[in-house]
Amino acid sequence: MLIERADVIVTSPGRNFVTLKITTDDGVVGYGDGTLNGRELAVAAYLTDHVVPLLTGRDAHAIEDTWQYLYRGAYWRRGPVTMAAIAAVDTALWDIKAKVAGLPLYQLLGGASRERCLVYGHASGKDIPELFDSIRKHLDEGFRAIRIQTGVPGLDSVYGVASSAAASVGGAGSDSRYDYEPARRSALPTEETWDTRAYLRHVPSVFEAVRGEFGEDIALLHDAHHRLTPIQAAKLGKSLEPYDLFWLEDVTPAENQEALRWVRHHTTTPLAIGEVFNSVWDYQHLIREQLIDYVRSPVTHAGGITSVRRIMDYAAMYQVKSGMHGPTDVSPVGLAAAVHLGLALHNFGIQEYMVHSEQTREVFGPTYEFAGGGLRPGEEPGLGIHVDEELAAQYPYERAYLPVNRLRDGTVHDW
Ligand code: GCO
Ligand code: MG
Repeated sequence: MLIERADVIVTSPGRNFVTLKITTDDGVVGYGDGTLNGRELAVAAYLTDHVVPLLTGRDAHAIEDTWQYLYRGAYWRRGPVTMAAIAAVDTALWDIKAKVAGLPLYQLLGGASRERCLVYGHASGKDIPELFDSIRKHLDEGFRAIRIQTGVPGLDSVYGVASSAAASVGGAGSDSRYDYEPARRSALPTEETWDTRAYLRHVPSVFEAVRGEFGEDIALLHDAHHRLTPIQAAKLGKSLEPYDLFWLEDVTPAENQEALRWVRHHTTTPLAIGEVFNSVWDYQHLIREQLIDYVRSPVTHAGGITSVRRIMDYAAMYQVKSGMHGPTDVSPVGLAAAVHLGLALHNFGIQEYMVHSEQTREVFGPTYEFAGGGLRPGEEPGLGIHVDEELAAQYPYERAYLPVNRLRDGTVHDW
């Protein structure tokens, strides 16, 4: 079975997505997600100009060989653009293989290790009452694990915190989301102001209030979004220990793996990192030295199912679990791939689940289902994705940027 053609679909049903569609000579179609938020067209061009010409005529079943051919053959290895492009190809080929086998993809990855993948939703609020409303809404919808982000007194806005209108909704049944939609963005990145001391003073009191109101059962998570130094991160981890977090995410900038050693030696709060990583090499020391508890790489940004499974098999040797990135900028194609893989992995931990807009779901037609606080892939052969290409064509790309953060004195800071 040979690859006859490959087409790149760029669509913006509420936000931008890059999808690769591979068609075989006997008419089987597979989809893969290559969306890289804010830099989408770089992946689209990488695929169209450099990868699509290599795919035509290749054996559609040779997934590992194609992965190695694109990874080693390019000479220029790794990096988010390259690895998102390889992910799109890899995922589309797994979709095809499972369709040909007549099985839902997770069956080819070893079969189900659990009934569904536990997910966490995002609750947020500019203050405690708004946050509590948002948490209640998520609990009503069945979430059992919730990420908590709040405004910080003295700061106008904080990335990851909903605007007031969207704060009390945002769960599985809702279409109001707070992340940076193209429609809410200007031609240039928005700029926010950051104050680490104010943040560190405030966060423990938020978790104290949440535990006081909602009790011990609910799994709570928090994302520090790379903003802290190792010693600040250690301080935050220690101060959150009484509130028994499921994880503390991205405490320090991702480039320096050594930083996590400092954090680890000071706190027993579990650590998650890696949404901006793109290969197993980014985790080499973190996993072997057991400096983290959860791997954040999603299928979309780390070279596809083939390479995320490789990362997770390595992680399994050290009791490190998966916690795949699942914001709305990972498309339903990428989320479907993550849920199939997560269902099969023995060392699955949790899956992030930000619900896509109605528009997005109409374009991609995902068949995974949320129930009982978890996601389960559909049972049809393949990934369980039905792209409506005519509808996709009605949503042209809109340039969109993630925000930029500055300290009070104007210095650019991690956001
Ligand atoms: C998360 C993330 C996202 C990212 C976004 C970047 O944990 O979900 O940090 O909010 O910032 O996906 O594109
Ligand atoms: Mg994050």
